[in-house]
Amino acid sequence: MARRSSTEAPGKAPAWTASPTVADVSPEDLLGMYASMVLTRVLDERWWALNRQGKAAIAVPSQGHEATHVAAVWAMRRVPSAAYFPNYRDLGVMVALGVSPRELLLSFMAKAGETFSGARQFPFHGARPDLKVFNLSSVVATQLPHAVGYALGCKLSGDPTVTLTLFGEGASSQGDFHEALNFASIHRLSVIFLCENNRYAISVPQSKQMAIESVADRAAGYGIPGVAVDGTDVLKTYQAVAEAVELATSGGGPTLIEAKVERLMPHTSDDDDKRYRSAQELQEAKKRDPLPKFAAYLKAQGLLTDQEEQRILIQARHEVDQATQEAEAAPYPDAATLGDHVYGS
Ligand SMILES: Cc1ncc(C[n+]2csc(CCOP(=O)(O)OP(=O)(O)O)c2C)c(N)n1
Ligand SMILES: [Mg+2]
Repeated sequence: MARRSSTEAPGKAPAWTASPTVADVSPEDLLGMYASMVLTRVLDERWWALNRQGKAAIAVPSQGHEATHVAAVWAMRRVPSAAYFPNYRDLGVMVALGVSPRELLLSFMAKAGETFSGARQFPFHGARPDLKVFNLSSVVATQLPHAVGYALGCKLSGDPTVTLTLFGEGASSQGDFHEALNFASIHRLSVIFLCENNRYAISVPQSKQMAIESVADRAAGYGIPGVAVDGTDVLKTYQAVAEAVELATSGGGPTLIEAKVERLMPHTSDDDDKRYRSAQELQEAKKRDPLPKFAAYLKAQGLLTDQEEQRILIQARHEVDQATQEAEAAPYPDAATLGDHVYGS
């Protein structure tokens, strides 16, 4: 199997001759993924605390989704060029793409220098063309046709970029989802649809969204592969996305992946999930927390010690503390710049 060493620049494609497996992932990359997941969790907890202190207008927790975020970005690194149309819950995608804690803290607190929208929008809504992250918005499912349009543009111009879009299972009930999959499959576009199924669209359970068990089954209606994976398992998710990347790069068109995840927190800081899910249900969900699960795997493989686990956590907390101080000290955008990038002159 081809193997990408962690010393290679991200984005350098290995020469594959067979279908990818998790054996392609080096121990350094496994530890890198774990560190990214820990940093995402620490950032997420800080974001929530800042909201409760009145310093962040809204928090959108990603706890329970981290394995899917990190595994997906790592698998996309296998191609020289990848584009992203993520969802609002995808903090781990930003971390894995290298968006710094400082940039994210500026974003949570809508301070001057925010890098996605100049602090005009929700946290990390907007775009980062330098990272090929586009059109992040809260308007559910709009990222899917955007991703498909981008992938069509790539096909027409001979650009080998593979496009990944992430969305919730609730988004898969929107017309945008169906139009996007239909168009992408007809034109065999190099786009990967990654559904983060956390079984809730705010308070609406999956059973009130669709009459099927698995979002992946919807792929059959479009003649593309549909794969369901445990999205709390880094390695299984990595494998599913890597195979979809392989299919896309070999001209095989799109894949729909359903990553079954858990939403371990309320929908947002404006939601009270106690009104629609029981403490017992949440307790069960916490058993699938991807962080302890991946740490236990790494320890069983002899790749992580208790000491190293502690060091990674302390390092993440240190980085996030530092970034918080910097963001707290930063000014809000100058009111005189209110119309910048909004109206042409
Ligand atoms: C077009 C549109 N309809 C409704 C909403 C309100 N809304 C915001 S998030 C959300 C739930 C989406 O659920 P899902 O796609 O499962 O993603 P999750 O939040 O669970 O990650 C809804 C209905 C919206 N933002 N946009
Ligand atoms: Mg959902």
